[in-house]
Amino acid sequence: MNEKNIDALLSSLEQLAAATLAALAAAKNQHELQLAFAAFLGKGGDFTALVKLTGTLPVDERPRFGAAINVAKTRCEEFRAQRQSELNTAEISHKLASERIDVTLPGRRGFIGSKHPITLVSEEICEIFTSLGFGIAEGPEIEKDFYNFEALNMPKDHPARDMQDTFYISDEVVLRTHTSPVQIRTMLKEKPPVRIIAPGTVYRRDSDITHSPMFHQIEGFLVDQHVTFGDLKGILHSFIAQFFGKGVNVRFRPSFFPFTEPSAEVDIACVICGGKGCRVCKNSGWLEILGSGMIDPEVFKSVNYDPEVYSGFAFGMGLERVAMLKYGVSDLRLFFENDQRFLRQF
Ligand code: 2NM
Repeated sequence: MNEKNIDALLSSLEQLAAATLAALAAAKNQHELQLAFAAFLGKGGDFTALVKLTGTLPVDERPRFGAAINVAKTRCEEFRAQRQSELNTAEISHKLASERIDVTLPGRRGFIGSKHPITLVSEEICEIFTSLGFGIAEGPEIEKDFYNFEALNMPKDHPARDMQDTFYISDEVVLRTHTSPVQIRTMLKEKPPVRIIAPGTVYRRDSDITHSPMFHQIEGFLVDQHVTFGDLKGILHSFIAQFFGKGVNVRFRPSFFPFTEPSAEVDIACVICGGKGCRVCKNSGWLEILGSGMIDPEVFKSVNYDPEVYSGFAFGMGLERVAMLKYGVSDLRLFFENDQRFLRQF
């Protein structure tokens, strides 16, 4: 191979260094600087090409050329660093000059949540019954068949179970269909007198516009000696007057539950039409809000209470239904969709 003249290579190097410095000086922003640097000093850049020519020089001249390359390269790299810091400063000054921050603007408000309407009615009802001397008890939502059905006078294969079909975890374990198992657990733990209300989530195999497979209930009961149906009426009248307002008409209507005898459905005069008849009360003038009755002796037997000594009453209501009537909500599904436009109204 032809040996190159070192003077020619040194002069190419000088020209290249000058071109590199000029390109770096001409870059108007960080991006252009980056491109210029890559063109000359990057992997496929002109400097790299020139370095490869070192091998064409006579061996004793190579160190001199190598040293010259290093000097040129260092100068270019130092200049690049200087330009980078200049451009940085310029960009920051430009930002500071053009950006206006209005420190008098009000801050962004944090989001303040609110209680769900079902929580609100549950708390209100608990408060009313607490003021009447009732305690509050809770229990598991996954419940043994015994507590949910058997102890409540609903033996296996009894037709009353059809109305409370549920989700089975196994043959003996279910999602509770009501909070009555809390009453059973309370009676198994405590001797009369007892008076408890049990709020909570319950489940049934039911799903249409007026039924959700998961909903909420409050049930209550009272057991002592000499408890009568009159006591039941007194307590429920007092509750209804406090919750729906004094002077609301109430009626007790015979009904059936496996766990109470006698049983009664409790209606109030329609809160929408005042009893004249409308779409909500299906023109009857009445709204059903509670189920109730005197606890069946069979229930007392399964918790070892002597039915000859004790008597008691029990009642239950669905919170979604009560909340719909209280707040004038027309669609059950609104309670479960968690749409802020609905929830923030409470
Ligand atoms: C209702 C209606 C009637 C009820 C009965 C009992 C228990 F456990 F004491 F026997 N708890 N809840 C009951 C009675 C519930 O809800 C519509």
